[in-house]
Amino acid sequence: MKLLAITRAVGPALARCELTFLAREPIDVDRARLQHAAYHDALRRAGAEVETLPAEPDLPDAVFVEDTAVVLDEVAIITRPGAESRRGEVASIARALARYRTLARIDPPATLDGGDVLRVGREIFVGRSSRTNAAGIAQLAALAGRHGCRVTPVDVRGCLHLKSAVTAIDDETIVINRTLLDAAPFRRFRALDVDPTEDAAANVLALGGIVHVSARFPRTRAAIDAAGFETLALDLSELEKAEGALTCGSLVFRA
Ligand code: CIR
Repeated sequence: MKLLAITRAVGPALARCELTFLAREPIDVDRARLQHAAYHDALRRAGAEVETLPAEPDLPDAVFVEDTAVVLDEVAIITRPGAESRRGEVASIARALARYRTLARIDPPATLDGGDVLRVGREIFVGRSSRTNAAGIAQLAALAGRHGCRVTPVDVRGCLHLKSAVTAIDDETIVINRTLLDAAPFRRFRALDVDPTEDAAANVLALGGIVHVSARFPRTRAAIDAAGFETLALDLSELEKAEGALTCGSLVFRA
């Protein structure tokens, strides 16, 4: 079985992305494409095969494929993104994932963004956010429950998704910003706290023994290094202006 990363090419409309917390800034789409290519290189170096879908010229946020699906070992759950402008992204993702998994779907009125879903083994944490509603959490719990996964809702505040506030490095270790969520459900983990000056640093992508960190967050990177992990910094400045981060650019699973 190979490790597969599904991504999507950066589209020309990126600058018209959804923004919730950041002010709109000019985005250099050519530079975003170069940074995205470096992201692909990092995924490959970490051992993944990268399958890149064509850009969606009319869907500004389509590069952030993580939000469109939750891939479990047995099933791919196609989400219903919380932002209406993003709902058109799921059709092509569903087609791509159908080659590797049986599909299930989140149905209206439920909404769920993959960025709110953190899976650690058979445990799934799901953010109650502006993008993911109670019905979305309930449908995810029912679907994932059939495959032996336990779903725990987590309140998040002041950030877009649960994974803006916490991600996992391995089954025991998380990177967390406690100011953005209710940390109680994560009690059992060894927690590496983000540096207080690096608000958005909790979103790291651990793959193939390497923890990928945004180049904007050197202090949090140093803390992860000091905890004994190998890290790699990636410059994602243009995607970050669109409120994107490390995990949101790919759907990674065994296929
Ligand atoms: C949005 O607001 O939906 C996009 N501009 C950013 C999505 C980032 N997704 C993620 O971190 N999972």
